[in-house]
Amino acid sequence: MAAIQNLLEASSLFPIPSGLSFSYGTAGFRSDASVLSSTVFRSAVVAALRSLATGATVGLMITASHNPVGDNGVKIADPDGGMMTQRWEPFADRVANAPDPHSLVQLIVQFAEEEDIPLGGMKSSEILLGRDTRPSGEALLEDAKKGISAVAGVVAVDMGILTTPQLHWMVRSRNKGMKASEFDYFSQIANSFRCLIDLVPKELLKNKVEGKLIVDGANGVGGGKLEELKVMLTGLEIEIRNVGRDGGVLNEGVGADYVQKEKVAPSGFGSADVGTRCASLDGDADRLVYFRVLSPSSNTIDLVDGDKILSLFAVFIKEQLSILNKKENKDIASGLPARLGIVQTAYANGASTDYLKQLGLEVVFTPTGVKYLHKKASEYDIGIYFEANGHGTVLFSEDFISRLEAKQKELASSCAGSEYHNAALRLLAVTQLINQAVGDALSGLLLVEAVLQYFGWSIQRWSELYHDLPSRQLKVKVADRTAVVTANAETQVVKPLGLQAVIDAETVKHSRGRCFIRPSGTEDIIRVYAEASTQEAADSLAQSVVQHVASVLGSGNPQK
Ligand code: G16
Repeated sequence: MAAIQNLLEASSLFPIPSGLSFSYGTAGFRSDASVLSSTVFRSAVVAALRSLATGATVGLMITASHNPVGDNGVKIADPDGGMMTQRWEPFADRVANAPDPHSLVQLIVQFAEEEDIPLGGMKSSEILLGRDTRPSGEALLEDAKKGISAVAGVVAVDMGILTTPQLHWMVRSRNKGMKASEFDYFSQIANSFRCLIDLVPKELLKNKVEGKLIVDGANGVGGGKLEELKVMLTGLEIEIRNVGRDGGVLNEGVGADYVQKEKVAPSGFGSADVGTRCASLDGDADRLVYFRVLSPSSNTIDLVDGDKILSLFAVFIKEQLSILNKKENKDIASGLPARLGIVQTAYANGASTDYLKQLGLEVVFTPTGVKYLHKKASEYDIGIYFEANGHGTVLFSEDFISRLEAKQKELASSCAGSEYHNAALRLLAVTQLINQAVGDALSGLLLVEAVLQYFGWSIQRWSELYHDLPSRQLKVKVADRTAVVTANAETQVVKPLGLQAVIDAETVKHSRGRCFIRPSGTEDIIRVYAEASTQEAADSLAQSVVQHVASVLGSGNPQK
């Protein structure tokens, strides 16, 4: 059959590198860019099959996000804009590692039969392609196009250089029959931001948050995109640094991952910035953290991480819901009941979880990786999820959005301009502003800014919502990271046997001690997280566990 022959011929041009094995990991395939050609080609074939299987638009993004500039990667966005269904990950792994074109094609034909995918049929579907600013991205994107054209009935639409969340947003919008260009993305988030600012209660305008926001673009795609968005914004002064045009290297001494893990200011920030509200994006702008420079000489910052962004959003949304559900609200026949859920990972600072629970919120945990958090958050009417590293968003169920829209209409006719009506309008604006497909630094940043203006809070006031327990993150290079297997949302080591008992024995030595290890899903390392009542104790706990991991798994030096 011509379709099979076509696939066979195209894949013979992409031999897999010898001695390497690829795994879909936390966020797609990632590796040194020089070995990724066949993986990207084959991932594009998987994306094309996914599109044929669902009859919908699918996305493919070339990025290695927070990883070094020499790395690259590829991930697939499902028709709803979220990560590719986990059910297909084992297939993607087998495709990436099939030793030769014949076994690859055999695998695909068999899978297509099992999943009832019309190989070579008349069905037509499309894949939206995007890439970040990595120099290797251009060639890899061409490899992806070849993978897509090797599958009959599927066309590639090159959306150009994008942030990862922009591509996910476009896929979701396209499949909902909505406008899905980059301009539409910018317009939607700029308009809903404006709407939230216009809804700041008049009496609070006197508390207007003063001063500009300075944003570190990680020398990646986000800085340039924020420059484009900035011209569409009113009511917010932004200065953008590290946009990647002045010789700075992507993610090197800059970016959200660096700032959050090292707890220092990124390069390009100094004494003139002390006290100013600053934010940092990561390499593909799907993560966001805030910070305030405390002392440039000791390079100390007050880090306002994903946990605090989550807490800010939770306080805001909870307040809008309680306005709508006020007992004395005679203007509405019934309130707007909503099940609000918070999703965190083991990396969440213990103080943040305590704070959220004290607010009376339901808090649940999943393993690391937005694909897990997103799925859990979608079980609620409103699910707020964030990883401490700044990756997260707020999800609203379709059912809640339609109830909210109906309530807004009802209030518009009975009490337009009342606090109830404004609360409904604010929540509706949030559903438009915050990316419903995936964590998004740009839309997250605008929601943070709108909420700070609503409360009239400085970054310092925000940061004082609760005080983080001191923590330390280290990593250990090991021969085989898959030797570590964890359970209970990564809080317990199941393999190697006995290692958890050693971690427990170290942990109990410290007041408020908490420690866990997990294999990274994006790098060849084991990560170690420790928390305790003092910084010295957190450091010492992390160091001792690093030593144990190194001796059990036969490794090199602990690294920061
Ligand atoms: C990716 C995922 C994140 C996750 C991170 C963990 O981040 O998208 O949800 O927190 O990996 O990385 P690791 O497994 O190495 O600890 P990103 O920003 O690189 O896409």
